[in-house]
Order: sequence, then structure tokens, then C-alpha cells
Amino acid sequence: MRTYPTKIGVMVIIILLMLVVIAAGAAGTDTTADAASANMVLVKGGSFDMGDVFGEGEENERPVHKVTVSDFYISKYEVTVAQFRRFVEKTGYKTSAEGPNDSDARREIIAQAASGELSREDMREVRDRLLELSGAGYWDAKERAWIGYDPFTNWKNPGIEQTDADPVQAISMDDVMQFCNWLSKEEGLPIAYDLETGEILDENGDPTLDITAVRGYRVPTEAEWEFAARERGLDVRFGNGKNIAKSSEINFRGDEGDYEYLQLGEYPGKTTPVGSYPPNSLGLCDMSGNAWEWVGDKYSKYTSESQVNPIVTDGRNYILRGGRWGGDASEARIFHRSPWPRNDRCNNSGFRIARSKLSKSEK
Ligand SMILES: [Ca+2]
Repeated sequence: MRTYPTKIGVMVIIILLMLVVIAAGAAGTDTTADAASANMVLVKGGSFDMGDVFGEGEENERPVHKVTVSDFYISKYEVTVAQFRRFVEKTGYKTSAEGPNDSDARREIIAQAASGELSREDMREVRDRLLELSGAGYWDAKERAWIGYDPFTNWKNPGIEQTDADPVQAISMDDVMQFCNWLSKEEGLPIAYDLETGEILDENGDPTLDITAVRGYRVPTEAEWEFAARERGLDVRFGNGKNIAKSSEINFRGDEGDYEYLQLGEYPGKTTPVGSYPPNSLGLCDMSGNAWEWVGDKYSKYTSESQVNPIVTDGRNYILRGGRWGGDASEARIFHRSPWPRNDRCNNSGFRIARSKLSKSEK
């Protein structure tokens, strides 16, 4: 009988150990409760041939050109609904998509646009006025098409079912800058963005073109994003390190398209919790598919010149990279570039954060 208490003791220890293992497992995968900055991956810098090295994409993906980037951090996951909500709850921030819902103004804008008499410049103005109002570009998952601007679509109501661990959607570049500056302040870092001009700022708050001098949180530059998606510049087609797009490995419109690099599969028709698919060799998830991701450059055509830590600051549009849950295999290719105005947004647009590595001693 003397062994009885010992057995109970062993059982208690085993149960306790199991609980510890379960808790550790939960902590390891709980991407909703963590701060957005909790899962940053250091990417060692290097040189690579940026652009469509396969020669099969759109014209704006070429020419391939030599680019060197310095060490930087990038988040393992896209910023989640829960992480964005924490920012909104702490600041009361209203996103671009939560502007005034003025139906008269909207009607007038739509009538102007439909008149067919506007110049390209006038059409831009009309679009800019539309962007001042509420709503976001709406990708209809079932129709598999953009159905224009929906005045009620925003990050709280993206028109798809989402969990707190899904990537936040309907985010503009303005929203990105606000989020990043808030996060920098939370962590006692100098802010990275001038919210008026959109300029990037060094640690003294002065505008800079040197991304390595920026201390605060920001989105990756276009070159950093591509370098990371390509596992430090390898010739791979998709952000998970693979050359064939499979719906078991990427969240995209995987059930249609006629591409050599597509294995037909499924189309979830919505975002999925970040980290649902295997990462690339740097540990980064969803670099292809799930949320479309803003990068910190203005859109411009590539040139063949070699560049070191490039960042384009002139131009009208920023860029979304990496494809999206509603996009096809071609869009999910790493090289694909989609230019959008700074305050534009849609129910596919999200982001991930980055930070410069400042010195060898910094963790
Ligand atoms: Ca993505």
C-alpha cells in the first residue's frame, strides 16, 4: 500500500507536466494576444537580383536589377485583427475606411465618373474625393470580382468571416503609418513617419532617405520585402520558398487559372489565421497570399541601375505586394507589384511591420 501515494504523486506530476506542455504550446501559437512586435525575424542583409528573374510576369516587374539591403527585422506574421484592435482601443483612431458616409456626395461622384467626359486627371480627382468618404474596395469572394467601393466595408466589417488571429483588412497606407508610429511610441522608439508628408524620419525626427537611419517601426521597403520573401534573394517564385502554388500551402484563389506554376486546388474565399500555412526558410508566413501587404516605397518603374537600400519617395502611389486571398497564382508570385494611392484600401489590403537593425550590439 505504500506505493499508492507515490502513484498518485506521479500522476499529479504527469498531469502538471501535460498542463505545462499545453500552456507552452498555446503560448507558442497564440499570435492574437502578442504585440505586433513580438515575432520579429532578423534578416541578414545581402545583395540580390531584384525583379522577375523568371521573365514571365508583368512589364513593371522588370528589368531585373542588382540591389543590396542592410540587416533588418520583419514580422513573422501579418498584423492581426486583435493587434490592430488594441491600437484602436488605446488611441480611438478611425481608419481611412471609417470616413464620413455621405451618400449625396457619393452619388454625385459616381454620376461624374459615369459621365464618360472626364479626363484622366479629373478621374483621379473624382477618385480622391471618393477616398475621403467611408468604405473600401470590395472583393466579392463568391462573384470572384471587385464590385467597386462599398461604403460599409472597413476593418471591423471586411465582408468576410474573420477570427482575431486573421490579418486585419481594409487598411490604407495612412492607417499603416498611424499604427507604426503608435507602436514606436509604445516601445519608446522615435517615430518613423511624418503623418502629414509621409516622409520617413531618422531618430532625430528629421526626414531621411536612408532607411538604415530610421529607428521606429515601419513597413519594409519594397526591396526588403522582396529580399525576405525570396529567402535572402533566392530565385524562388512564391513567398513560402516554393515554385509551385498549392492551396495547401498558400491562401489564394487556387481553384482557377492556367499557369505552369499552379497546382489547382481550393479557394478559401477569405483570410485565414496568420501562421496557418508553413513559413519560408526565414520563418516568415504568408509572404504569398492571405493579406496583401503595403510596402514603404512609392511606385515607380524599375531601372537597371544597381542600388543600395533603395526607397522611392516620389510619386502618387504606394505598392501592395505578395498577392492576396482573393488573387490568383500570378498575383501570389513574389514579383507582382500593385500600385495604389496612400489612403486607398480594400478588403484584401493589410500589412506586416519591419524595423532597421541599427548596430551589431542590438538584439
Ligand atoms: Ca501576405
